[in-house]
Amino acid sequence: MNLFKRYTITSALPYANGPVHIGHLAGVYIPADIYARYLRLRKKDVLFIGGSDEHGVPITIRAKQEGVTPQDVVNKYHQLIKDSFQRFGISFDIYSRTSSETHYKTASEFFRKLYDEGKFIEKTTEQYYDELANQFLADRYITGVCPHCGNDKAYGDQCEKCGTTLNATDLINPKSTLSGNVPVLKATKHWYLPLDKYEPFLKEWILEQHKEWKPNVYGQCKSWLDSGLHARAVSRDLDWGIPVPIEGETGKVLYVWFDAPIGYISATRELTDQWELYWKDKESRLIHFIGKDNIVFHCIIFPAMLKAEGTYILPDNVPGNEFLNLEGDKISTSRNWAVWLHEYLDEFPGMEDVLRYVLTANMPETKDNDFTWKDFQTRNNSELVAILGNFVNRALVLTQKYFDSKVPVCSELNAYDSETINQIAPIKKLIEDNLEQFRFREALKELMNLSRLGNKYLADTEPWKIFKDQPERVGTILNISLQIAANLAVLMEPFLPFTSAKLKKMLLLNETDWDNTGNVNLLDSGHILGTAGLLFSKIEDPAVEQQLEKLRQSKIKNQEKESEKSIIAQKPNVSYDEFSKMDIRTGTIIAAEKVAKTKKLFQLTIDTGIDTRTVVSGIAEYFEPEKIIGQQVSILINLEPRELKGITSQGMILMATKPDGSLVFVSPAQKIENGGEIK
Ligand code: B3M
Ligand code: ZN
Repeated sequence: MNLFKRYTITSALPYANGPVHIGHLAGVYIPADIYARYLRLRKKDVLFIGGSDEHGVPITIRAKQEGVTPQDVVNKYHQLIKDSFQRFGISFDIYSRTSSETHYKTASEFFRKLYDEGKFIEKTTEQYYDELANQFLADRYITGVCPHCGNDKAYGDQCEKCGTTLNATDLINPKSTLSGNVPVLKATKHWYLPLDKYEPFLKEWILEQHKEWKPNVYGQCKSWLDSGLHARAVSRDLDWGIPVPIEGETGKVLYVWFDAPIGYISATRELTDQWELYWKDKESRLIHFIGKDNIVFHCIIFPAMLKAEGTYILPDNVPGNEFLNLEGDKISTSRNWAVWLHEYLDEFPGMEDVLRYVLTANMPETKDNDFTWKDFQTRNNSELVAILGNFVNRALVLTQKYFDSKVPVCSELNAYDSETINQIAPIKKLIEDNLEQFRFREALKELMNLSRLGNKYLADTEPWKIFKDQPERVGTILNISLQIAANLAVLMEPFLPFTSAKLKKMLLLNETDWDNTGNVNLLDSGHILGTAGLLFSKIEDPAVEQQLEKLRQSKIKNQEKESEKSIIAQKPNVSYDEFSKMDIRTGTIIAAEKVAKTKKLFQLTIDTGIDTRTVVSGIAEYFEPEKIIGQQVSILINLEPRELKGITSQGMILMATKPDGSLVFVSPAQKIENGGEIK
């Protein structure tokens, strides 16, 4: 790690179209923050860059949903996101936004340079245009029937039902979501970055020179490169974004994925006059922390842009994470299936580190992972409280009790003492090695192993039992324990910064660098400690239950929303002839009983006016048999008889479906004779 003079660490710029949730944190911001804090502790020159992504369709869609302007949306969420990151201890050197003046300037200059140097291709293509709304339609503004699965709510870029990537022109019966109108194809000019030209360079740079990238990242890059790159538009017809900096070109803006990564550069530029050192000097190490959905943009498109521009360094690593799920389900903003950071901070005050800990322990580094509230509780109670907190508290309280809060002298060491002490440096080394390789879960495990070491040492040596007879021995034990606690105080800082600060205060530990740890010389004997207190407290069941209840409420609301939407599309036409073949009559239920060993079936006896017959009907979930006797119904009497559970069913009762799937009888508005024809 000493090859580099300085570090430029970026974390994906969240869209300012909603608050930040645990998926964002576990995927991007916590790992980036741990890494940045670690490097700072090692006295490296680090800039940790963040900011809000305020352009693109996600913003304009949200504005429409909330009935406000895009500017209102970004103002609101930028502030909310920025504040919650700060409260959560994400230690950005700057948290900027892509609406900043510096960013407009930087992104426009970048585009203009490539344009002037002929690095773009200019192409005119046909794209969907909404003549009522008077605008070209971004992919997300077009819905239609998916040609693969028939889903009638597929978007112009993707069918969310079957997962297929689509072009807007693939959709059957396309509709503009702006006006509901059928869009027309209209010619429009755009600028394209010819990615195919950069393919040989990208192949060499990633596939040959960066074999050390995480397998999930490397693998995705490889499959993109193997399937061949194509020119990609870097402009859009939209009225929200940075105007394309070409005279006379109105109504066109930079594609959000063109301007957003330049946002990292703009933010650095806002922060320091020295920004070019962090972006252009070969001895600077650029690292992008991102989630897996951003891999292609950071590993292929942005590097191609940087290469085309020519004066910038390229990322040395792109530690992309997989996704975090919540209670077994995909996190979703629209379904409100998430744990929102700002809500967590309000509901669990002073417990920032617990969430940091649990999200690091479950970080989706190599595969998708799950967050559950039960696990949150268990990890707090049986790891943070029972191991780390318990150990530190015992060491401090015993010292307070026996030695008046003065660090006792360490006298003669026995074999067990030495064995314990000798494990400190190797554990620290493992924490380092794992951090250097972006293995945050493993690094955290090692940190906990250091707590376990201390906890076990105290449990095994039982100083509280021997103080009377061997006060000097107890002094040694507590000295060693306090040294371990002091090591923990420093080494935990990247992971648990709030707890680290608390513990340093309890120990009254002087400024100690990372490089000075790994030994038992952090506290001099005679050093006076501060007041002992609890680092963590137990989380009881009701707190967890309350969170689960919140999620249950989201589920219920979603189901309601879903069922409101569940009007089924019209089926293909039938001829009058086909219809007139059906003989539907009025009838009355005269007996009803549940069919044994089934959940849904009733055996009904129906007076059809013509005869009395048996019908097996799947309505048992919605009615009690005795309550439907005498109910007038509509019955299809010439349906082929069928055997169901050994009973011959002669006909079918017509039922109407409610949005929630439950059923009601279809019967004449007035009671009439049985056998009346329905036509
Ligand atoms: N805003 C996408 C996202 O939030 C995008 C990242 C930009 S990073 C330059 O997933
Ligand atoms: Zn589909």
